[in-house]
Amino acid sequence: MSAFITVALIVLVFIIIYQIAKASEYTSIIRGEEKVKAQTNRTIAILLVLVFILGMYGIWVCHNYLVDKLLPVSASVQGDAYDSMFNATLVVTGIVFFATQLVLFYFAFRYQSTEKRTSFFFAHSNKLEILWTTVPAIAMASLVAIGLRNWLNLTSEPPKDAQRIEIVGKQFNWIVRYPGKDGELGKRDFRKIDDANNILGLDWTDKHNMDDIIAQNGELHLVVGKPVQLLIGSRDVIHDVGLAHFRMKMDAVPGIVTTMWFTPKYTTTEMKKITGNSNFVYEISCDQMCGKGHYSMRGTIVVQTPEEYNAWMATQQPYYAGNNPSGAADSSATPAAKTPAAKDSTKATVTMR
Ligand SMILES: [Cu+2]
Repeated sequence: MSAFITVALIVLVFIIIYQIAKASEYTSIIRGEEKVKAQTNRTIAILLVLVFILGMYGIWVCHNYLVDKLLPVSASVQGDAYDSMFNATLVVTGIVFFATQLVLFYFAFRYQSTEKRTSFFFAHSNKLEILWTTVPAIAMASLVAIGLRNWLNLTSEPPKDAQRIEIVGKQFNWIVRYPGKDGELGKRDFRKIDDANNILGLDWTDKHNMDDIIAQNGELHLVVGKPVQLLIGSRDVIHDVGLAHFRMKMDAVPGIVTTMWFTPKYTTTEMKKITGNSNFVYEISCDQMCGKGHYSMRGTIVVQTPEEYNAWMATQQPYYAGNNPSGAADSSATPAAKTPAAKDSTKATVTMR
């Protein structure tokens, strides 16, 4: 029914426009075509000025409506640089937008067609060509240079004391792995992935894997003020680690380790105060369409003080201990002895759900 009404409305609007065009055609015949043309030109020129004023007012209204719905302050030290880059881009493009629109609508009004004026024609102007090529080129190159500097910083080697945490996307959640006491993440192999006992395909012949921790609820815990480098991977398709509060994002590509590093500035508790939202949580969103459950691929980050982090870490046990039939992890035992080889080979399938 609503489809029928919509179609009927569109048809009606066309009929009305057609009738108005017809009517104006007849009036121009009665009143003299030249006179009507001059009158129409004047009306259009005035209407264009109105469009400009209304358009600018609309932008102002939208800005006021949306300004407090934007993201809260950047929660990472590096994020400030991206915010200032964003602001610089907005200022430059904003000024250009306003100036060009003003000139466009002013010219339409000021130089409306009249009988007294003939238009000035010129085929080429070197001065103008140089001006409108070099000015945008310099502006764009400067913005790109700032962007490149920030990009290189994001993907560069982090400071020595940085935490290194692995985050792996799969349809449709995130798996987070911390190096254990040895500070090293062990090797993994996609052929060893087993949804029941080895969700990341950790290679149990690598002793660095023995103490690695996979957070049970997939939460990413970070320490405030401590740089963290994320080693990003994917188990199936391309995902993207989107950390809007930290102004960070990076693709998670199967078979490749991508990285980014940043320094969290505020704990979750501090951020609750800053935003005035007692339910505030730092979110990990998947920023790459990855399948039918993409919308639900949300992770959470908890930024803590070093004491809180250590207390939380003490509650975690190595993944190996909980997922190996021979029981709790024992660093004295050889990894190979603890690995049921037969079981591994039968279950060495990549699960792509
Ligand atoms: Cu996704």
